[in-house]
Amino acid sequence: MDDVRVSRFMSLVLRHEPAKAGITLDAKGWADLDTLCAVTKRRFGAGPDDISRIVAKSDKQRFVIEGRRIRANQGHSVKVDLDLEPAAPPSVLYHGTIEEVAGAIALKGLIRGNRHHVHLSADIETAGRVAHRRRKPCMIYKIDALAMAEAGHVFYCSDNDVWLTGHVPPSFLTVLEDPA
Ligand code: HQG
Repeated sequence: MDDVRVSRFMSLVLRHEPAKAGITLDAKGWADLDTLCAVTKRRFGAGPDDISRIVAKSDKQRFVIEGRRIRANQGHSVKVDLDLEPAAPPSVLYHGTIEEVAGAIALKGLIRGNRHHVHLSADIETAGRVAHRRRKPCMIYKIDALAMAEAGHVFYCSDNDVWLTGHVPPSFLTVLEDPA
């Protein structure tokens, strides 16, 4: 069984398109674990033990299981309330992306598009990994999170340590050399 394929499918249905798997998310993003497992069993041969393993081993702790329910820790485009509390960010955060969006970012800053938030990393290595998963020329940005917080921007930290905020205006961004 290809764990990465199953994990990608779980990200898709728990963040973006639950209807694709015939599951529903409650207001806080939780899905019934047994219903999800029935679908993954049928599609990939991945039953409850496989799903538990994939959740436990997820490099970024993308999912959390509580009792008989499961949800994604962040990254949603469907409307869910993860009950995140505003948090003071580290003074610097990072964002890795592909070079082809650099022009748009220079104009508008980092925008959340159809997701709830812009996703930021606490360290440059993680930002590099996010950028390079798309196998195209990459950019790494440094974000002056301290100045943003002082200017009143609100930050949240997801349960898997991804930093979130609504918008990063261009004035808080510096382009770094791609370390990879
Ligand atoms: C781009 C990973 C054009 C931005 C990570 C990125 C994260 C712009 C994409 C999670 C733009 C989505 C999400 C602008 C931003 N014009 N494109 N003005 N501003 N973008 O939602 O970095 O492996 O912040 O550069 O760990 O993709 O999927 O997300 O390419 O948690 O589990 O719009 O994905 O986790 O930006 O990362 P986001 P992301 P997974």
